Amino acid sequence: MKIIPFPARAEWPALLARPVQSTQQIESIVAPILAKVRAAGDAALVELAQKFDKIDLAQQGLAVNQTELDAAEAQLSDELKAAIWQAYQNIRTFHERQKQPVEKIETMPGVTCWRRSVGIEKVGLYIPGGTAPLFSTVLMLGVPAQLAGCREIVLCTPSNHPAIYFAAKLVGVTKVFRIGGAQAIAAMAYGTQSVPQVYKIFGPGNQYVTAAKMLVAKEGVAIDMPAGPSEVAVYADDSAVPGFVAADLLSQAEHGADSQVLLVSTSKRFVELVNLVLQTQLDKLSRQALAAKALENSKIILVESQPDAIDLLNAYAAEHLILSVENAEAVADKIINAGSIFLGNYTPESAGDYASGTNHTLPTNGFARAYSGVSLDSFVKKITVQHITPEGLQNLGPVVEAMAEAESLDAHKRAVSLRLASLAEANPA
Ligand code: HSO
Ligand code: ZN
Repeated sequence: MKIIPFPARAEWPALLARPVQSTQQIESIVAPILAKVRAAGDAALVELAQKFDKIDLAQQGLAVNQTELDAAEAQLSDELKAAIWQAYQNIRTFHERQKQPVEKIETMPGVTCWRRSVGIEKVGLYIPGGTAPLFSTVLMLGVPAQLAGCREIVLCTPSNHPAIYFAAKLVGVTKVFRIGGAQAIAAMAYGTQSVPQVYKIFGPGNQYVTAAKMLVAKEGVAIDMPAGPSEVAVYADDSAVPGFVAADLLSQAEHGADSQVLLVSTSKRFVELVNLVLQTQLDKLSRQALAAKALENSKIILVESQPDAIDLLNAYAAEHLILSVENAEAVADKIINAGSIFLGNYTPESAGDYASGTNHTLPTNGFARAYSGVSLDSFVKKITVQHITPEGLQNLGPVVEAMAEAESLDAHKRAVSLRLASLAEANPA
């Protein structure tokens, strides 16, 4: 990886900028696909699968039936099943605690307000096909959907990997469809004869899938977040182990040629060591070509001091941030922009990617400045409720009357005044 020694602060924005992706051309390809699915439903899905993927969905069926889902388990090793089960438990345990008890709050005597969380009735999960069958993402999206009490959980995936089906059963996915690409997003956004329409769509995908999500979002379907290429920033000092850091960088780089990895350090000696180990480890990877390409666009930045490192990391707002430094927890407290933080030498990003319990669907592309990763909250809406007693209205009414009058909204004022007058009449002083 290219080492950039001690850049001036003025150079940071250019160094930390993500590659800009022109979405216009992709949107012009995706928009007609969306329109087609909207107009012709299942028939369009069959036609597009034939055209793009050369598969006959009319024959296979759009939906994956229960027998196929049940058969998946037998195709997995006991070891993998046990691992998926443990990951499921950990993710469940962590997300379960995100449930907030309803608390009734008396803001003034007789004025009570509270907030109830309600699961989004119908949600759609997208799991891409391709070289890595992301069944871990089924857990990351499915567990909070299940805990939130979403009634319909639709899963679209062009992959028929048994672990995806097994995980889907575990999290209580209600319907699975063999649909991939932008057309899967369209199917869930608009609904077809077979695919139920959902209110929110989650999950990763290529540029076409992402463009489709952005387009349906403009039409009022909620989406988890705008997704860009995956990224990790590692901040390491001499207490870090070069081999560990190299492995962490590569674990993100192997996701795709467009992955972003960044190493920040105050130690020139350390980053040179990492660079050496990186090459040896890279040579042994099955996805070597992808990872090598990602590393070409990645950087090692040397900084003068820890405060500089912290400022730089906050400016970058990484999706994943690994702090392999002596005082990792104290540094973490100073991080204000990041999707998820990993502390110390024995906390690889892979742990969070699969099984520690936190969610791996996180904000990329600098969105960590304003967005959080997926959590239970992403699958619920919060409805506020209030109740005011006659005494409460006597306390609060004059406040509302004064404000409504000042906003020149007479009917608002009257809604209170009429009630106060009726109370006065019923109980003359
Ligand atoms: N690192 C990815 C998640 C993932 N890793 C899935 C392995 N499988 C999200 O940024
Ligand atoms: Zn990963």
